[in-house]
Amino acid sequence: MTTTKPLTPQQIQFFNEEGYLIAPDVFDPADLEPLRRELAAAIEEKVCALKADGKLAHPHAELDFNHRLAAIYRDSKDNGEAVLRHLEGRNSGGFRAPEMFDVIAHPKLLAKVESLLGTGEIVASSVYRLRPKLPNIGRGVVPWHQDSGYFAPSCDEHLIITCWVPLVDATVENGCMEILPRTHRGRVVVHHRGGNAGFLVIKDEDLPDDPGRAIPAACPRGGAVFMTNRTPHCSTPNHSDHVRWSIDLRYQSAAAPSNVAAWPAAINADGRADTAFYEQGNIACFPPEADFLVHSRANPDAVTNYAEFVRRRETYDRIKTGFAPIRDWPTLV
Ligand SMILES: O=C(O)CCC(=O)C(=O)O
Repeated sequence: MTTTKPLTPQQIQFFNEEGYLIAPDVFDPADLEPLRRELAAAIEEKVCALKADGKLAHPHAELDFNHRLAAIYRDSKDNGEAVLRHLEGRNSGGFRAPEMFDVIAHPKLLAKVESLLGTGEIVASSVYRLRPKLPNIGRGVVPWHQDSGYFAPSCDEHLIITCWVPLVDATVENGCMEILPRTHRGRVVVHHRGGNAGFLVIKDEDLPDDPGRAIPAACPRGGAVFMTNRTPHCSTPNHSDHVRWSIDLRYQSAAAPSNVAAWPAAINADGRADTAFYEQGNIACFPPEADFLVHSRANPDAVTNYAEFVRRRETYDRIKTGFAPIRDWPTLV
């Protein structure tokens, strides 16, 4: 039975020293069931559309959530990619559904985040992703990086906690993450553009430690892996027969830079907002997507509800240009 209790002092100390923590019992598996069901329904929706268009002959309806998308992809890469695009959402991995929001704002998770951030005023960082890692498909393999490689340098010294939440047991076989422990107090090292599947990558020689010292971050369903934004991590191929479903969520103190207060007065036909917006918006760690207040002890009424979350995310989706480059990393040669 899991609870809304904070992490123990030992867990907090481990996180601070190692730069990560694997907590096996954040959620009851039943807490994640609504999201798994919603994802299964979204797959079904796209499968029906592909079938109606005459593109898909075998819907694999007999298979469970863990296996179905893998079989669809095996039959046809085009159909598999179409389902992935349907799930991952436009512009980003930001799959939007009340069931997703309920996990992001789950009191059991936020209690743990609060104990790591040391504050009850918590902003859910704009960057959250759904990652269906398919068996033996290269695109889910994420090269070495620090999450700060994706964020504005002005946020390097702030703590942004990644909570990596598997929706199936994450194992070495199905491609869990690898983490380089005790390296999170150093600077943000050089990243290169053009890593696998367009991800940023830290070359082995630029890592703050020997990659041979990485630990596999296996984590059961119901658990979560917590990391700092400067903890180097990567993820490995899925050699199993099923999809390694996971979501990664990020949280920061409301005192850290965010775009919670930044709102465009108007958006023109080119998808640009007013200049004042970009000036405000660029204080966020990841300006192109909307941050939102997810927990407040001081002012609980100010916490973002689902309707407001959707409104914020959709408004930011409509803004296509005008953000300053986040970081000027070199390209791999
Ligand atoms: O889910 C994965 O395989 C990688 C996740 C990751 O790199 C991240 O959350 O920053």
